[in-house]
Amino acid sequence: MCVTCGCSDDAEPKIANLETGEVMGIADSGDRHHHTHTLPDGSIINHSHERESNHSHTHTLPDGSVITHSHSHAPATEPSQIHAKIHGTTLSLEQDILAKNNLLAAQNRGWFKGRNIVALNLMSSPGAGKTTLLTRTINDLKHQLSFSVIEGDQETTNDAKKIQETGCKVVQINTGTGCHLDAAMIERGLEQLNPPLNSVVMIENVGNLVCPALFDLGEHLKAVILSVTEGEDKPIKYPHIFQKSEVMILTKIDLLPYVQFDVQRCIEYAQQVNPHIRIFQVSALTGAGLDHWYEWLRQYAI
Ligand SMILES: Nc1nc2c(ncn2[C@@H]2O[C@H](COP(=O)(O)OP(=O)(O)OP(=O)(O)O)[C@@H](O)[C@H]2O)c(=O)[nH]1
Ligand SMILES: [Mg+2]
Repeated sequence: MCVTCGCSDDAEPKIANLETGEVMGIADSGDRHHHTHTLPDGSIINHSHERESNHSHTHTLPDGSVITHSHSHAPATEPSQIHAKIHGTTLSLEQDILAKNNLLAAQNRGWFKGRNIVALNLMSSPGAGKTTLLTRTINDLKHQLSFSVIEGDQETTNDAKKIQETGCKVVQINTGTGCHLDAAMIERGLEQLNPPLNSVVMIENVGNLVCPALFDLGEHLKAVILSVTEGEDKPIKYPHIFQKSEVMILTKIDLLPYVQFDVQRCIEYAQQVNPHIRIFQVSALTGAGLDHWYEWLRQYAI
């Protein structure tokens, strides 16, 4: 059980590489441990090994030179368990999980920076319209920006297949019973995705208005997508995700004539919890409002 948000981590998350057809487990949650090392010259090496307390590694670099180093791992859960017993609380364990995530997120951020890649984390409740907006955005802007996508869902590769139809690179992460993506999943997803230099990586998070906001992925920006069928009070009912997001995209506005949704009030609520949030009103179906979103995205990404 993930004590941070309460989701279960019983099922091992998987990555499907749509290009190669390969499906693999994200082994960090098991007995193997994955590392990325950034060398002084900026080159990056990845390797994995069985969990153990102390061990040394030898890496052969592309230029033929060999480096050896050693490091240690405490057993995966021991410090946290000790804390939990002493304090009779899960607080320390939660801090450990988020601290580990933050460390990997910082590593991902450096990875993006070294490649001049801009990464956006798209979050919303299930079915708000993330994939529809993403496929339309990629189709409309693919001659101006180079996109690749990490898709996150509990199960299926449905969304990755839709993205693949646009012609851009995509990997699908299936979180099993997990309700959010985390930085370790993104690290593994990026290894498979191998996005080009000077490009844009779009990350579609698992549909959920709560837990994705807790986990830094190393992205540059979080965008929350809210559809007009969900009710205008969502920003004050789920304030954290709106506070953490630089952008809110209010979508499905083509449905406004058919639903009770007060756009002005929704905007006021969003600004109440986050005065700096930038708001776009769009329909991914009719294309209404997309120009403003595209103009902003182009300026942000270039
Ligand atoms: N009318 C209308 N329907 C939309 C719009 N955007 C998406 N939809 C529909 O909303 C439904 C869900 O869209 P998706 O793009 O799959 O939503 P999602 O957020 O990616 O869903 P999950 O990945 O399952 O969380 C689909 O039936 C879409 O056709 C829109 O702008 N207007
Ligand atoms: Mg989707």
